[in-house]
Amino acid sequence: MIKVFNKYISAKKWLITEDSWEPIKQTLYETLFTLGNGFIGSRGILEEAPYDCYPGTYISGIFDSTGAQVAELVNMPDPVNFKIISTGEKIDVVGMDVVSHKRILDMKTGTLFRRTVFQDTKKRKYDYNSVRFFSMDEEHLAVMKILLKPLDDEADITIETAIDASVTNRGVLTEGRKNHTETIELTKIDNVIYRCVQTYENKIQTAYASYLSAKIGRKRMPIPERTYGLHIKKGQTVHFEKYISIYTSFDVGQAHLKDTAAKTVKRAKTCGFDRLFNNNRVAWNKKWRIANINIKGNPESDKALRFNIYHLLIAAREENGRSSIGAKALTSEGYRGHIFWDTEIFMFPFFAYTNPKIAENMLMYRYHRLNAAREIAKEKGYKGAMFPWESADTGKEVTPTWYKDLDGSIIKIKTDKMEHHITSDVAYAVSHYYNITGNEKFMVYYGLEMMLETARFWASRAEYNKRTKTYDIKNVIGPDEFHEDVTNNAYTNIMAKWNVLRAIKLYRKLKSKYPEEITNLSKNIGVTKDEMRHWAHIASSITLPKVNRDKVIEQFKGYFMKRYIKIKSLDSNFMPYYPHKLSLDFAGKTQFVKQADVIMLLYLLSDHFTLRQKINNYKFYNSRTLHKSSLSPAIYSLTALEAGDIAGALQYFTVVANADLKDIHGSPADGIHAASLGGTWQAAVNGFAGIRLRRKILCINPRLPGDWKELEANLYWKGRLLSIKMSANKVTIFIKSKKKDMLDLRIFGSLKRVPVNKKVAFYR
Ligand code: IFM
Repeated sequence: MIKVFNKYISAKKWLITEDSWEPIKQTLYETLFTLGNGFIGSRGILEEAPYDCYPGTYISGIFDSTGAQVAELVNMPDPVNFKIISTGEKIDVVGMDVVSHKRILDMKTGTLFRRTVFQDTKKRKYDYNSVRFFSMDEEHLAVMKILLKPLDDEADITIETAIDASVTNRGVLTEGRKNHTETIELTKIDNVIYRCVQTYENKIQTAYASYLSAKIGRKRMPIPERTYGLHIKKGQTVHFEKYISIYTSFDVGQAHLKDTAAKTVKRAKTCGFDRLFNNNRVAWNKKWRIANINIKGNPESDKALRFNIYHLLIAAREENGRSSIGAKALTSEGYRGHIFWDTEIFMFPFFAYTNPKIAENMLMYRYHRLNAAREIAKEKGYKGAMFPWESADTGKEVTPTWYKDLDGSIIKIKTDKMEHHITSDVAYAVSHYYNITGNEKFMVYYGLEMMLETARFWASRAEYNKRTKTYDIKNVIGPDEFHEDVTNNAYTNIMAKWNVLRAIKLYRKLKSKYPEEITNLSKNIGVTKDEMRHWAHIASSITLPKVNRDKVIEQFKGYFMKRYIKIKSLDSNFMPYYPHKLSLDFAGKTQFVKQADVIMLLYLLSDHFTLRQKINNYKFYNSRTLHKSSLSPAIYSLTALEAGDIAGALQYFTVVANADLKDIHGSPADGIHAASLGGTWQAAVNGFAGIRLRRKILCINPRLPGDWKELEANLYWKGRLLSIKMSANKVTIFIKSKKKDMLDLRIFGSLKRVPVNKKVAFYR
């Protein structure tokens, strides 16, 4: 523990710790210890900002393309840096000796604690303690406390702390570092330092106000300067407190930015650390009350899962679709902060089940960009709406067209031109949301329009093949990105078919209940019954993949003819070794699969496939998949479980749950693997806890692995909150509901009518 902050720190199961200073792990911990609240994400740098640290502050939805190929998430000025110089030596893990070092991320309150004992060149020690959080209660507020005690001598210190606007986006090889903001105002209001920056391209303004004070003995004084000198006696502690508020011109009108930011910070300072910390704790408690999952019997899995949930919680906010969650959330700049299918297929289910408002926001993000998607389809000669493979603020395609590899070779990126399954992935999330929440209002005003426009896209995307009299989808990349420019990728074709048929079905259902609204919608987007009939014909004639004697689905036309190479060995995480010198070109000639593709399909459209198909396809593709994407192991865990390979499911779960904690995929500087956060949740809840939607009924059929004795989770289902506790042979449910009714659930395979507001137990 960290003694001076013990009273703030939660029980062990909530803590992720760094127990020593290992420079090599600096970027990893910066990513793991990111703090945030959905509005903002701030990397867990050490406050002294060592020369090779990577400060990263990201505000949801702020992108800029100045100096870059495409728009990227802006690395905003850093508010947490805090440098202390003692008699000419910077108190810093690089400049001084580190006698001891510990940091604790307390996931329960989203707070980062630290204690480091430093020693300078004259062997004088300093006891340094810090704590900071970005409030979950007030998303525009951050609070820091720093305590410094010279242990061996008195000290003349100078502190330097500012809103550091010199930070840059790290930039890719060919673009170098980029600054996306300019300071348009830097001023002092009473004792508050105010800085306002503006992005170059879209002129989005962000205002920072910060108030710093120091207390030595009983006296607390404001420090309204960028640099300031203090004298501390030996054994005396100086207590610094820094309050920071951050607002963007999306949140308040430009004219009010300064006032609002300054007012917030002044109010915060009056409240003081303890009250603000408590407010933050209460807001976090509210989140965890629903989102937390307890796994009894296996503390490692329990904590790893909680860590993944923590990062999902700091990635998203309740707003109206201005932004969504990127592949690295708000933790760094990998993939330039862009939004991929990772969001709808991997992260979305967690929110749909635990915070439907956020899930709706994620879908509204797409809805607000439906016109951009229509434009993309039109430019490519298709109809309807085609979502971009990579999306940022505008909804236009922002996949970079090329990049230069470290060996100097130019790699052309084809995903935007070919990875079209993103469009049905978005539709899948819309339908999934409706199934879980039953929110018809959303469907009538937004969801159905997305379903119809995506269906229309697929109907225009499929090409009639005179020979087979079926419709092919050519020139695609499926989820397995090793094979480019393929024809009739099973995942793409079957998801497209599903997209079209589901849209028509939803149209019919909603039309009968909301005739006026749906007639208006059809008129607005010009969809007619004839057109839908034509789509239905295409969808039912889409070319289906070849299936071999063993019911193995061919991933795409010609896949079975590719060269089979045996995976010879696995690493310590049970992941296949990446064959030496495997180039993308070569991989494309083999049956190696980068990430779940057919297996992804079997998972998403699970009701459409038989158990035999799942078992055989799992066996076949499991021995060919290299999992060169963090999106893969979770889906293999889920399918392994369905196929009856519980040990395999657990192995895959362990990989996905520790993807970041154990830095399994490398490149920690790029940020958290956000898809894998959601994948971990799905593998636990939809996998081991057996909570799955099957033929529209919520089923609970746990298959807890190894030493998992009990699992507790909460989720929303059709507007009611279900608290579920399960062990191998018993499921206890409490359904909280305002309405007095019963819910149909399938538990241990049998349909049950479960009463609300009453704890009920079921036995296998
Ligand atoms: O969306 C993924 C893709 O499936 C594999 N490459 C990385 C992307 C972003 O995570």
